[in-house]
Amino acid sequence: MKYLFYAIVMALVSNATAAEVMISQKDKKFDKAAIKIKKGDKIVFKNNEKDITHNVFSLGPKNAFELKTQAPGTASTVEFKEPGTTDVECAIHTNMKLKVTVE
Ligand SMILES: [Cu+2]
Repeated sequence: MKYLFYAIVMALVSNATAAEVMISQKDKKFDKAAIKIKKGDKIVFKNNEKDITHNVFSLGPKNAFELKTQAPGTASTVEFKEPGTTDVECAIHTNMKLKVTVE
């Protein structure tokens, strides 16, 4: 019982240290060109367009992901588990670029 309590406390503590950062997509741009986060942090990719769909993905090989078609007003959360740098782009709008560095 004592150990269960300890495990719960540790889970809460480790959860509290992981941050969640919002990256907005507006006017076919990310609101930042680069972002530095810590291992285990999450980025919430929010499509803040009125009527433009995005398809955000990372070039990897670290932290590879693809959000698939993202409708206006929707958001998707990605956890970054591997230290290193990855470029994030939009498959539809090739000028959209974001560099994510995970420490
Ligand atoms: Cu796009």
